[in-house]
Amino acid sequence: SNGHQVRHQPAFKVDSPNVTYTNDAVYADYKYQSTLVEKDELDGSYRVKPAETVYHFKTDTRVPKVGLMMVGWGGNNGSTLTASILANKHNLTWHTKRGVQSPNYWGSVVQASTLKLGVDPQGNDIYVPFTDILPMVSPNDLVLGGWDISSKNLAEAMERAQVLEYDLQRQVSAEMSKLTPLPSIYYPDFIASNQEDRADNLIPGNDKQAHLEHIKKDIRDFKQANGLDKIIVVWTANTERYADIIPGVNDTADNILQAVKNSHDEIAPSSIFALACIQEHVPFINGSPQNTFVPGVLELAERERTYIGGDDFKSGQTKFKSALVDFLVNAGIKPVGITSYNHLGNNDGKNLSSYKQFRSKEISKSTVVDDMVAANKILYGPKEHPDHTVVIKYVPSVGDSKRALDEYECDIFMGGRQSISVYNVCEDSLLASPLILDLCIVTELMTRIQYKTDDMAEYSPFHSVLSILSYMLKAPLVAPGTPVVNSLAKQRAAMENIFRACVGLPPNNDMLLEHKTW
Ligand code: NAI
Ligand code: DG6
Repeated sequence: SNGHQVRHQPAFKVDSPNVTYTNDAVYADYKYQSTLVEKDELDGSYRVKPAETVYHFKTDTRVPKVGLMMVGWGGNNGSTLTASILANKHNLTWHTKRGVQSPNYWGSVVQASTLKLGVDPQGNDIYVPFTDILPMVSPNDLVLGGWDISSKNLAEAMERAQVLEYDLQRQVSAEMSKLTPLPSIYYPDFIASNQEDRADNLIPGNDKQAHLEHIKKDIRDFKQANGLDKIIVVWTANTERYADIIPGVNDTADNILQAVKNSHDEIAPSSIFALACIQEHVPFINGSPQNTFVPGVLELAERERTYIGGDDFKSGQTKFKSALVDFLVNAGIKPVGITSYNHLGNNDGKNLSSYKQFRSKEISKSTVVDDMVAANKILYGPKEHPDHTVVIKYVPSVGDSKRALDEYECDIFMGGRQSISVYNVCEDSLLASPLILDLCIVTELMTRIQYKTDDMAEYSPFHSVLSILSYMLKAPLVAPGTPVVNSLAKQRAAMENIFRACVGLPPNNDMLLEHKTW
């Protein structure tokens, strides 16, 4: 540590024999209740047993000085987030045709949503800011940095993005112009050829091992230059094509490390960044859809016990879908066809106009209803799945303002049909940027939480794959062999209830028994 950690006065204190506060940590003994189900092979009936496991949680409550390094810092998301943090930090206001606007963090679940702490003696619900559940780093305190293959400074990048109002751009421009992305790795085959004209800020050479070492040094240098305790790296660079999984190349940790030494063609820039972070024990989150976490990268993260998370920010259309389909299926209504059109005119849309990069996005956008469909065998047969079509078109004139049109075709009661049509218009980067914050802040918090069960001698960090980040991600990466949860409500409840458990509180449920009994 660089000794920057700040001791936070907790926003509330839990009064329980199972919870202990020290100067630096909160300890909670927590009974995790679950339900074990076994199928009787003879008659097919279920035998169900309530189960209980005791977890001991230890959360370091000192908030460190954190650096957020973005890969693709000069893109629409990176420049929008940077300008927005400056606006919040300096409490700037700016004029729009609708009046004077002040800064906020709306769209960040951590910064702008609340959670129910409990009920007061009169039976009223008491809500607190999500960020009060445990001490978390404030976005305004993040030190920002990163890489881009484009050399434009952040003021130029913000102007190129055409996302924020001019009167705001004007006020942050001088400070932004002092921020310049570090040169990055460019293997042209992985992103669309139409990106070539912005690739003027490159780490020279074709030696992938040298590139890996270069990125590792960038991380160490940034940490030292800014006196940071911790760094989180988020990939918000272009969507890459999928890498082929080749036995002997990227299928195991040792093979991929060797393949990097051999500068093998199939190692993507994003995988080099992931490997660099893993070796530096810096959490790495992938905000794009490609398979950065090939099996070899995943195995190395587990072996090094360092955190990874992904894939692909879940911002608009997919977030809506993962709420709507969950609602429909749980209402006993059967979606039989989901047709999703998108058109957008930013650089992301330009890159996705190339087939291989579109294909990565098509995959991440298409998997989001699988678990909900599989959960309802009344509506769906064993191999049945709704038709699910994803179209993305590049229409430069709409800029960052993405149009998403969805049709949900459903079978309802007695052979009837329900067609639901959704039309979503929104600046893409204003939805995605707050997710980068949530991913960074929740990941940082997870680096301070440890657990122990009664059969463990020592506290341990959580599993390397941070599936707790699923709410912010379209195709959540999970630990091998564990289920993927796409339902937005379940994803949020998981975050909320795990953090409640860390302060010894039971999961929130909506039984409201106190209001339903005499
Ligand atoms: P963008 O195209 O404006 O920004 C990407 C930046 O990455 C560009 O400045 C580009 O020069 C840079 N870049 C490309 N390859 C690089 C490399 N190897 N190293 C460093 N920099 C590199 O795109 P935008 O809108 O900021 O989105 C970023 C990513 O996030 C895209 O992959 C997009 O698909 C994904 N995403 C965006 C969402 C949104 O709503 N904006 C939602 C979900 C995912
Ligand atoms: C058009 O689909 C381009 C994409 O990059 C999306 O804008 C982005 O992935 C957001 O997708 P969604 O489905 O979360 O709104």
